Amino acid sequence: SSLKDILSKFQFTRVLSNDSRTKLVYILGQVDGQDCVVSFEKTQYEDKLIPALAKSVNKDSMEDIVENNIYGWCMAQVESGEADTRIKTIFPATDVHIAKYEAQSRVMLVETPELYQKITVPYIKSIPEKRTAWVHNILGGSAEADRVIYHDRDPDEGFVILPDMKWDGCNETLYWVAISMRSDILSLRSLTSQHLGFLKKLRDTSYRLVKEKADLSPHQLRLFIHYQPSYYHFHVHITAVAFSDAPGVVSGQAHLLDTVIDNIELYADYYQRATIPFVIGENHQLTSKFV
Ligand code: M7G
Repeated sequence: SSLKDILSKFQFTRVLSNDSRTKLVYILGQVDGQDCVVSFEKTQYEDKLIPALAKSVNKDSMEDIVENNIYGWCMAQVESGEADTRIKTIFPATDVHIAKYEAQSRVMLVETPELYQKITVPYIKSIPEKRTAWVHNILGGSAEADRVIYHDRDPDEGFVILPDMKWDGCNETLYWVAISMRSDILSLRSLTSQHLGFLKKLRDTSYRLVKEKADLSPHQLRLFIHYQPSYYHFHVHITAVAFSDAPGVVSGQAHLLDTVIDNIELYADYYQRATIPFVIGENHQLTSKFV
């Protein structure tokens, strides 16, 4: 279904999470009898609108006006004529999506190589293949093709670089993603010295493209890999250092690409032997299996 159809048919069920700081709300509802997750995010004011903000206030909409000496404040509607809300839909949404976006506490789990084999590998194998359909659509050119920044089709060491779903388009909050052509690198755990050439090529290409397209130098970038990822098809997050409160940059989740490369250079099988702590939602399927 198209985005327009989904939004007009959406029947509200409940709020999954509502973050007052990021002005981001996730809601669950139904569309044609199936679950649908929609997020609404109030966007930042665009630079070009700022000079005219005071003039753009609809004076009739002003309410809760308080005036005290030199201070004044109110609530009002700003009529900039520009889109001011970013909307994302997941339809049909699975229970995994609902659990992911539901407000929840996070827990720290510790994965030894044995627990990886015993718990995580069976969990990864149980994930239906269609969960990464979006990745294969990008790699095959059937989705987001007009947004792809770079595509090296080499079946072994190739990758695609494109804007991440989390990117709002500003350089200060740059968020791109590089996705491997190979499907057999599941995560950090699969990386060995055999992948060093690939990882270095991916890093250098990312540096070059971000410089070209967004004028950010390598010193302004944070390249990292999530463990655990949501999608077990290898990819690297390319973000601006300035985006310090980007979702998922926390310790217990983000592993810096430079450190990963260094670890593998020192010990070829580092990620097969390492014990890796990770932070994950308490509702996540893995949590009940680990604790
Ligand atoms: P992850 O570390 O597996 O999971 O990263 P996370 O979502 O918990 O961070 C997957 C990355 O791919 C995230 O940064 C997502 O925002 C991004 N992503 C997910 N989907 C479904 C899409 C998509 O359809 N298109 C694009 N461009 N990015 C996506």
